[in-house]
Parts: sequence; C-alpha cells; structure tokens
Amino acid sequence: MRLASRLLAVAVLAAAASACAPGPQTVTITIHYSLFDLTDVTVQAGVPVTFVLVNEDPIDHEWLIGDEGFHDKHRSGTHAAHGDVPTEVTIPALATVETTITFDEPGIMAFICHLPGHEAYGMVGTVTVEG
Ligand SMILES: [Cu+2]
Repeated sequence: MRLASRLLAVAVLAAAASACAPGPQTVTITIHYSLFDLTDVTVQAGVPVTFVLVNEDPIDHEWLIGDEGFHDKHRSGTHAAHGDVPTEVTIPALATVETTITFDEPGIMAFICHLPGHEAYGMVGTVTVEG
C-alpha cells in the first residue's frame, strides 16, 4: 500500500513533467505510525497541486507547509485545529483530507506536523518547487 502510493505519486509527477503544458498535479502522502511516507516531493511552480493526505493512524496529525518563518510561528502556535487555509491542514484520525496549493515561486518548502513531539519524531518533509 505504501509502496503503491509512492509509485503512483512518482508516476503522476513523471506524467506531469513529460507533458508539453504542465497539467494538474496530484501528490498522495500517507501517514503511518506518525511518519510521512513521502518526504521529498517535487512540483512545478504556477500549477495547482492537490495533496491527498491519508492518515492511517488512530490519532490526529497536521500537515503545515511553508518557509522557515512560517514554521517558527507554528512551533510556538496555539491553534487547536487548522482547516481554513490550504497550507495549514489538520487530518483527523483515520481520515483523508485534500488540499490544493499553487506555488507561485520556485524554492524549497518544508511540511511538518506541529503537534507536540511529532516534528522531533520525524514528521518532516520537503517540497521542491521547480520553475
Ligand atoms: Cu503528527
């Protein structure tokens, strides 16, 4: 299952990269035992990317994506839950949540679960946005 979703994400990215005009991109990230199965994602700038976040754990997790300043703020944040902003998502236990983001600029963003202890445990990944 985890390998299958990883292969699917790679296939989707490969298809998007080979197309003349970049089409919509979908990236599936599965959370299992408090770890993301994909931690190194590459997408194209200026193209909407739908992240399908699958939480296989019996506890909630977060998926917050941004630069260093964004994460510094959230490490000390007191938000109980997220959901109004596409870059700040709470994935309830055993749920799947989709969020669509268009990255305007090339660069590297981190996605992190900021629930207490989860980042230190390893719930961290990066999205490389290519121009
Ligand atoms: Cu978590």
